[in-house]
Amino acid sequence: MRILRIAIALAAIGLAPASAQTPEAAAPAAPVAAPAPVDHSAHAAAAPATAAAPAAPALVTPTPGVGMPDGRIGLQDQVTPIGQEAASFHNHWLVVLCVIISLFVLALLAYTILRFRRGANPIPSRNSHHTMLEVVWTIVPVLILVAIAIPSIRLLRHQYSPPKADLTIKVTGNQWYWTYSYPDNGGFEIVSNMLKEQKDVKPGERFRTDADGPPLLAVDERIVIPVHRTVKFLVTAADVIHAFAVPAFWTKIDAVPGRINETWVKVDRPGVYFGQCSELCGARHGYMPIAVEVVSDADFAKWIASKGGTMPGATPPGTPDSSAASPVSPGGTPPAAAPQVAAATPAPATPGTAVATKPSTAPTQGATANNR
Ligand SMILES: [Cu+2]
Repeated sequence: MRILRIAIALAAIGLAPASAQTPEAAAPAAPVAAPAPVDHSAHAAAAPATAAAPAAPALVTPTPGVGMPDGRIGLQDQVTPIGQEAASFHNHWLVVLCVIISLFVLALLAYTILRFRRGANPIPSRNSHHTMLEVVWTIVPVLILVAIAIPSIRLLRHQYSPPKADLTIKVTGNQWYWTYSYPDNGGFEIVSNMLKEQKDVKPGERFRTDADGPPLLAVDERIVIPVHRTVKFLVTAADVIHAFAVPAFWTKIDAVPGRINETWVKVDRPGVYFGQCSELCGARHGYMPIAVEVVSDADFAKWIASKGGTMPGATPPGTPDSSAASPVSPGGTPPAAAPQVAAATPAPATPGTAVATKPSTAPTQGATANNR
């Protein structure tokens, strides 16, 4: 009897830590990324460089007219396959159709105005029906719509069937800045604020230079991604609805609190590409630009190291980071998605953004998987 009691006591001791550890084991994931938001103030000079971190690669200077507005009428040069397909559809099909239809309607109008004016046509026709004409003006617009719908649906299909992601970045919109975290690379987070002009900052503070980018678009911390790689963006928000948009990538997706939307890019040339929040989100909506720096694999690895992160191959298997590197397995298996939920939770730690995104991440992951 005593032996039985001891056995039960031992079992209870053995079980208790296990059940108590489960929430604690998940918790340390949050503090890993938590330090970053601490220096999120608009005037934070630079990244919180840890002593051991190697120096970041030199800032890439944007090319004027590339990845930014340059006064042209029309779309920015597209640097992703989806963007190129969409721009071609727009420039070589939609615009052509619009011009043909507009000229045809204009010609009909001009003909009617001249031919059937009162002076030339004193006795108006009393006709009210013309079967052939009615059939034609019903069928022709339907054919035009079909001719638009087919390439349009094909584009949507390409857009929403992304290849397997090489890298996943979580994008969080905040009033009024962006945070980007790299769950595949150790889960570090960077905070990106617009750079002010020299006249608008106090002495000693960082201000925008031409190497950073154009006014209102340059930021202190760019998202860095590798060229020719499929990068998946998981987009959400911490307070109100924002939208993550980079015109040169043909990317625009809402950042909704408590929900994770997904988009992807595969950029085919290095450079710096700018975007802006594209959902009216408050007083400083116009001052939360996005800057994406596209670099070689080697420079990307250097940049990751400079932020204290690791490349997926460099981490020992079994760590949460390496398991997060395969979230796009076909079918979106829930276990692979789970580490990203853990990485997603630090966002509410940002001051002033105590929004309850934590409980809602699990259903949204399911929704994301269903959408795929
Ligand atoms: Cu916004």
